[in-house]
Amino acid sequence: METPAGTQRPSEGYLEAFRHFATQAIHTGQEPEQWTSMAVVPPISLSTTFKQHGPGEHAGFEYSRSGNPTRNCLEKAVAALDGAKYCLAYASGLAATLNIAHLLKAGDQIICTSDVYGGTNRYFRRVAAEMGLKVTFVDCSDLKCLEAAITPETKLLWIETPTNPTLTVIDIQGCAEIAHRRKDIILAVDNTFMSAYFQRPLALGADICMYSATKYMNGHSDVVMGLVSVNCDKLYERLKFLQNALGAIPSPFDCYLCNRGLKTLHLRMEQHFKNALAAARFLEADPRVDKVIFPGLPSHPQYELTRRQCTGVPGMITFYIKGNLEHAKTFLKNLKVFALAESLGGYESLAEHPAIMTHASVPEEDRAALNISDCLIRLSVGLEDVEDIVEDLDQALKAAHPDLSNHK
Ligand code: P1T
Repeated sequence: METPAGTQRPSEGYLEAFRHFATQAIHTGQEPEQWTSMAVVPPISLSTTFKQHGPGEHAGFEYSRSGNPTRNCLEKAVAALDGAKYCLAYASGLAATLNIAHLLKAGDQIICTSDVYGGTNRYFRRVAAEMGLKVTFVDCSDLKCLEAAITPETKLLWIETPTNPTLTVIDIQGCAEIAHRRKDIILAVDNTFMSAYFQRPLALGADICMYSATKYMNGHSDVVMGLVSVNCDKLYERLKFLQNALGAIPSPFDCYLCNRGLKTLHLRMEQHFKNALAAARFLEADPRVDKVIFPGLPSHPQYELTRRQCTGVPGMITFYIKGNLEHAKTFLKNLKVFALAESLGGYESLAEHPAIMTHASVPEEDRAALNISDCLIRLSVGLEDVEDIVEDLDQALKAAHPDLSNHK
């Protein structure tokens, strides 16, 4: 269908949107017929246990850690959105990562891309490595580097794309090709930033698509949760076993909220993209800003890859403010629409300082190598009116750089 001039979606030129996405988000797994009451909206099933007709004879549920009706609705909806056969939900994004790491055994090697969420870095380095897994960090946006890091012990390749916080985009298909030259390497993609709406890692060759659903998938900053989608039966069976055996499952109420959040994922992501594009263009043209990283701008080094691999770009912008730590702090303290807070992907705009906040657990020398400097600021652009978002950035930049603000 043709769009009227001037109203083009910013996703023009990107991979075509996934068909029937909104219908699946709204209906898959939500069938009223599954409830005796025919409830159109899935009920929150709080019972921890389910009556059996005879020992071992049950109606699909036994004990709420092993399976819960509300969680089931959510898992089915997410599987559909990821183009997957299965999905499993966890108590947090990191709990999902932990479950995936439990697919490995002592002596196995994890190759993790060098720029990942600070908590993922901390888990691999300070927990998984101490339990006998070998962990190697390499820049997986350089496929030659990745190839060179693979050893006979490599069993898991972990990428995040775009990366947190420097928004490097990694070629999922390229990584899958390298991983799958061997039958025993699992490629896991942390799809938190893109959400199921903008990127489908499984269709690009990944074995596991993982989310911190705390972010865009839930989208309302009121749930901490993880999600994992897979197609392979064997992988699912092992992960399903681990979900129950490790026990890091989300509450039925959180499942209800996240399931509800999914119903507007397509609308939210389109608006995040529009608002972030306007904010990124404003920042890129501003003399008080040294550099903007936004995969939706042609200046991004992997802009073309992003358009080939994704259907759009989320509300995440990383930029370097001119000056030093004091300028960054003044900017952050003066924001009014943006809240100075960790996390991302909610309807509200957030700003943070990765070196002091989300990535403080990354060793200082690694932060320096990744350019996570004192001047680096990460924005999660929300769904407020775009004029208010841009005005807020402008007034906070003015507070940080009164001397450079005469042109305004
Ligand atoms: O917070 P939790 O739900 O456990 O998810 C961890 C996680 C995993 N992967 C990515 C890409 C993430 O961004 C996160 C959490 N990130 C933040 C809290 C943050 O502010 O970056």
